[in-house]
Amino acid sequence: MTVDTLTRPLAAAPAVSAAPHAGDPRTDWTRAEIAALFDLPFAELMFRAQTVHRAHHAADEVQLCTLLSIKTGGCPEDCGYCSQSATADSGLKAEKLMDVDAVLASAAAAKAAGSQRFCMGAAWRNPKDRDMAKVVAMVEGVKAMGLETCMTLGMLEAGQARALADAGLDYYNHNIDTSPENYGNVITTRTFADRLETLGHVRDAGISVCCGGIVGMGETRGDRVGFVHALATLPRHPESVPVNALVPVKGTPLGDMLAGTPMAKIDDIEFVRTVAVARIAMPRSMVRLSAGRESMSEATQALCFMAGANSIFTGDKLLTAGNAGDSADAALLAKLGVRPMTGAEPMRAAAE
Ligand code: SAM
Ligand code: DTB
Ligand code: SF4
Repeated sequence: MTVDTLTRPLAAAPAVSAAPHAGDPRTDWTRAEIAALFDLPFAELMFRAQTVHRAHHAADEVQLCTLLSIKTGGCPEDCGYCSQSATADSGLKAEKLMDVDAVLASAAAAKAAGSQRFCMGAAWRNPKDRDMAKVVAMVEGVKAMGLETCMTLGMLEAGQARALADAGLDYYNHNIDTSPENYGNVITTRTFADRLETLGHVRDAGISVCCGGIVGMGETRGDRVGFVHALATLPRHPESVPVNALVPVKGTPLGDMLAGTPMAKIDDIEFVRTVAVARIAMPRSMVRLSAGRESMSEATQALCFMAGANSIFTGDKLLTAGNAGDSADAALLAKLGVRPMTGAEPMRAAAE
């Protein structure tokens, strides 16, 4: 059986690849094909995900990334899940953009703890031009330490993306978050099309794309199908695909709406299915097990790694929410016989 055969769902007709180069992953998935993958018996889905994973990635490696909130709270956007939205009543205090030196000190600590990538996040709708010099200095400084650099600052104009690329930014995180049709139920202050526009500017500037979303927001299976389908049919797959499990925060519309309901936590098996389908549909991308690991059992995380997740955020904190923590992660990775990744990601290695 070839890998190409394995990336096709059982129920779907043989597909014709629309990829521009022979060997490039498919970007012509139909929604029916993605839905058929979700519907597979669990063992069959896991087998296919494992087989695809092993054809493109080292099965015993997980990439370690560290997050830092460089500008916390007071965000003008109304994302229903987010503690940092000014419309949320989460008790989070709004802060100013951090100083460059403090960011670099935090990056140095992340490197010393074994992290490969340093991801800096700002609670902005978009960066203002007056912020750019500081943000550029942060990228240059972190890059000079030999860390990979990633930023997530909200929407970017084409010129801002070019400035970040010139500073040496490796990745830009900008999530589509959910299916196109569910987007308006989660966020009203910007559109799905706005998200795609920024992703285009990031690609055009030559920065690698980190794009994923959240499961467990009360969305339907159809929304999870639409979410993976939207990612896997982008003109080029994102190099990194973060799959977050909603961290329900008190005072946010989604945290409050789901509290005390059966939907308050995504079903573990459904979460693993989402990871597996993302792995099969985007074979070369890094699939990052992101927010929500703190409340995930070791067994569920192990299933996620077997389903093809190969990247995590380490440390005690994400941006504002708690994370599993370095000692818990070290113990889990040792138990599973997994090593921190040191080499380049497959999609970047292929492009270089
Ligand atoms: N402001 C920037 C933006 O939205 O593009 C960057 C920061 S934002 C916090 C980055 C991503 O974190 C969001 O797109 C969302 O997918 C994820 N996220 C935020 N709050 C979360 C939560 N409570 N649970 C799970 N994921 C969350
Ligand atoms: C992503 O998809 N997940 C990370 C990263 N990109 C920036 C952020 C998770 C945030 C979780 C909630 C918090 O810490 O506030
Ligand atoms: Fe602002 Fe980003 Fe939070 Fe949305 S997810 S409210 S844009 S910080």
